Amino acid sequence: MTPAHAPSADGCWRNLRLAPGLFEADAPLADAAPACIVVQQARMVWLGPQDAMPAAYQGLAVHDGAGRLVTPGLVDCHTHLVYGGERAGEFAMRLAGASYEEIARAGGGIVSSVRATRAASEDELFAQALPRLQQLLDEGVCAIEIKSGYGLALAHERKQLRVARRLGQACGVTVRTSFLGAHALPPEYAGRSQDYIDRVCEEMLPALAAEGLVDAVDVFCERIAFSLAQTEQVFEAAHRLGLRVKLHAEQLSNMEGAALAARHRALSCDHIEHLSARGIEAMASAGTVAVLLPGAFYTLRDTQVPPIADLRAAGVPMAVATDHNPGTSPALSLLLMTNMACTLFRLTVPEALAGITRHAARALGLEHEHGLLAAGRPANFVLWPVQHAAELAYWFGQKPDCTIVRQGRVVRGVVQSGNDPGHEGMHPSNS
Ligand code: DI6
Ligand code: FE
Repeated sequence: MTPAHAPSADGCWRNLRLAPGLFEADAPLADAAPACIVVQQARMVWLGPQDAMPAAYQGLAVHDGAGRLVTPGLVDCHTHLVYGGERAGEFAMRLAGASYEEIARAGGGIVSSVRATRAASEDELFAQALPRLQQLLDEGVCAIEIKSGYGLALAHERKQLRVARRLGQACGVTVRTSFLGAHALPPEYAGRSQDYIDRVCEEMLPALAAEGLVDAVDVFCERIAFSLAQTEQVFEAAHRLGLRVKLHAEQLSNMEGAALAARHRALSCDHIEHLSARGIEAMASAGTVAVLLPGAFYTLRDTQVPPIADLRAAGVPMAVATDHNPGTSPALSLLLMTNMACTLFRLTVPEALAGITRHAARALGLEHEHGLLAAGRPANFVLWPVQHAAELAYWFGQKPDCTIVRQGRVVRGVVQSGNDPGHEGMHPSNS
């Protein structure tokens, strides 16, 4: 867990194949030419054909990539990773015929996770979330979004967001927090939805933002959650604090939430199974990312596929994320989500891979640091033992034996290192 003890990745990483579309080289790189990435002080400083590596780097330590494929560190741009308990009972209820909305209306669903989250201490929430995060990290995730939204009261939302920050520090991974106080109506506000939203805007969000716990603001805009007008009220409160917004939009019905979010320069609109032509057009002109969440689609046995062809035609960047949460997407593999995005939504492999790197980074406002192999960026990259990039989306249910460089350290896997390629081995412990 402590990446501080993992070996430094500084040096020349040779014998690499850079994943197409996910790098910017410093010298022209022919398809089959072996590539190298130079890392100094935990940043990538040069990438390109290894024969063209500048002489200034000749004396650095060498790490042999053994011909493996390299991608940027993966980015999971939509998760609800911090919560108490689990909801396997609801899984069984759905198998017996109950719908997600019926369970929610009967006091289960999100509200049952709220009860368990409120009952847990900060340390307990941390201990429960840590192994979940570790699963995602073991597959190459180097940046992750974590939402609040299972506390629904100031002290409990604070507890969730503090745990999210602590996880980032403990694991040496970039964590972006989203305040999702407007996720569901807490039971003590039954029948007083507007009073709750006023409290979210006037008390909870300003307090948590002042504590530095909020990187962005999200809302669940849905007929079982909050209205368009309430969503806009939360967005306006976010803007007053200088925060960017995102939206759970058109998951169960078309509320025209995406068009509203785009008008508020949203970083992303997420789920969007029922997205309208108007929503697509608004997102395209605002540069808002479409975040596809096939894990929730699959779990809910949804049949309404997001309008992929229209998003593609409009040039809306598409990201893919786990939506990890205890109700609708208890998924802990971002690679499995790429498989589902291809199989269920018909994304192409390059789209799916851009969806868990470049476009996911953009959905978090991290496009200048994450999601692309390029000089000047922090050293976050993954070496995969595969022949073709398509294998990253093709296999499912396996844990690939990858080598992970995160925040400039080799946190997983074994590489041959020395002053010459193939010299003595370096055997970092798994993170
Ligand atoms: N949409 C989702 O898929 C999750 N939240 C949301 O707004 C589900 C959250 C849950 O069921 O606990
Ligand atoms: Fe979600």
